[in-house]
Amino acid sequence: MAEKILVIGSCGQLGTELVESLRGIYGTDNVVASDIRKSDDEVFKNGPFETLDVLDKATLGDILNKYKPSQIYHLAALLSATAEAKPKLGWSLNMDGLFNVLDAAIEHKTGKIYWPSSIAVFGPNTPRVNTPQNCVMDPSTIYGISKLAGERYCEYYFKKHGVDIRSLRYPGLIGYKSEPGGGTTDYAVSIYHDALKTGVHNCFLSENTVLPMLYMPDALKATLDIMHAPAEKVKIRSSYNLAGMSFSPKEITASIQKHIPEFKTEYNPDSRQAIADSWPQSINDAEARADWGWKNDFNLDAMTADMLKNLAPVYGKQPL
Ligand code: AKB
Repeated sequence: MAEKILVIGSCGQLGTELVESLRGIYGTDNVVASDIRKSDDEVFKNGPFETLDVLDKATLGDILNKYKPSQIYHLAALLSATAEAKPKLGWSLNMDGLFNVLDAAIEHKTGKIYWPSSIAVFGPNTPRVNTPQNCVMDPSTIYGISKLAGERYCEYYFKKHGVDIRSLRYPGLIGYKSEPGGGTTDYAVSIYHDALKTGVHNCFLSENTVLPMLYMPDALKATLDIMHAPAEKVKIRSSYNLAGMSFSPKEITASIQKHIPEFKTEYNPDSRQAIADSWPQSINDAEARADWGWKNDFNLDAMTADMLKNLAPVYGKQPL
């Protein structure tokens, strides 16, 4: 039987690109995009779209009855900075949304579920460098607490109910096709836009704040690879550590300056600095590499070259 896929929270930074990739693999009509609001992005102009608030169980049930998806990608969540500003909504969307999807997966016998976790599951007492899969996890944000609790629920539903759930702890994701919203790592996307638009970036983190990051093509590859891996290779059913690169605002600035020498970053740290300071600087993803063959392709300079090449025309510039 052909695969039918439902993407919940499809209009965010990852969903927008994931829907495009999934439609390339499975065919436009077999990938149903859904979100609380439809975005204007080209990718949503063709193919099925359903308006869905994942907290609305009845509508979720109707959509599952209508399409009978064999896979669900459940991406709807409030990210770190937004969840700090709206903690009650952050908790309820991130937790109740996951429960609704997991319970619906049991009821509707959905084959596979994808749910993203984050480096936000780690906290101030976690080893900050080369953070291992298993270590102290004491998240200090609502987002991180919800992701850690979600990971425990995912493993519980796998063990107790046999739900085939797969998950990755994403670092900051950087891409040129869609914009992030409400995260602490978002500066690493807007810095490229500012480099081309105004030549100056006002950074909300301090210059030496190192965080783990991943370029979107690598994030898409990891997501599809773990979903396509044979079930017995997916040995961790909470969530896998995943690494690409680590850098500070100063280092990404220097990488951009190799193409745009006059580019400048100014530093005005805000409340997101405390969030960043509680997260790891680099991640050890040995388990993902060993279990299902994960390997990243992009480092900082390769990503910078690709970001600037693709964004330059958007700002009326010759490809750099
Ligand atoms: C955020 O900054 O909140 C996210 C994340 C690291 O999960 N990008």
